[in-house]
Amino acid sequence: MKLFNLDHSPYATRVRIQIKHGQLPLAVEAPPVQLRTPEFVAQFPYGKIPILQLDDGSHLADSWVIMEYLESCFADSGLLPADALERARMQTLARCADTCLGPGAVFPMFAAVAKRDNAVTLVENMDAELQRLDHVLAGQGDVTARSLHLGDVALAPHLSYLLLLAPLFGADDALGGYDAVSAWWQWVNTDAAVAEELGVMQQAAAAFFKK
Ligand SMILES: N[C@@H](CCC(=O)N[C@@H](CS)C(=O)NCC(=O)O)C(=O)O
Repeated sequence: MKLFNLDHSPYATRVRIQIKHGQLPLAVEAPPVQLRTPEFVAQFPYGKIPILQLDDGSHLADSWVIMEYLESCFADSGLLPADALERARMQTLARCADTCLGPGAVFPMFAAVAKRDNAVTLVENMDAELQRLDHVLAGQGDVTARSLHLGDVALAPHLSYLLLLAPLFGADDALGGYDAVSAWWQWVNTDAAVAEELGVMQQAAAAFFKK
């Protein structure tokens, strides 16, 4: 199996964290054709990175689908809790990333990097999403008492992107006052695979912004 990856992609970064965390035997490569070209869509109809190429040459798209599949293939990688409630909490963090923090805060800022306009609204929206996430995490109890799961792995790259972007819009201390998010963020970064792959993503993203 092979992962088609771009280092600056928060979605691909999730899967790279999973691969590193579980030491999964997968090649990680740049896509063979350029993203956002007709050639890419012809080969990969979902049109997005990451893509998992299976040994029979077929492909799976979407980071969450890929991560669940990899967890099924390599059951010992340990990122899926056995307990039903813990799984629901894991899903909640992944949903927070994909349906709230991403579309509500990260991607609007990403889209505005070149112009740097609309900062007040962007920061207000960011605060609304961070407040939501803070309540969610506070309701899940002491994170340090549990193991890392796929929900953490899905959320960490989105929050990392937000912390890279927020200062560009005047929010230097984006997590100030969000105690549960701050505690979770500190804790998730103690995982070596998380810290290492977020570093790779941040470096690639910084270079990407300078383009
Ligand atoms: N839901 C998808 C989103 C993937 C995604 O949006 N990837 C971006 C790179 S960060 C992409 O390929 N964008 C190309 C495009 O939208 O044209 C997932 O979880 O994998």
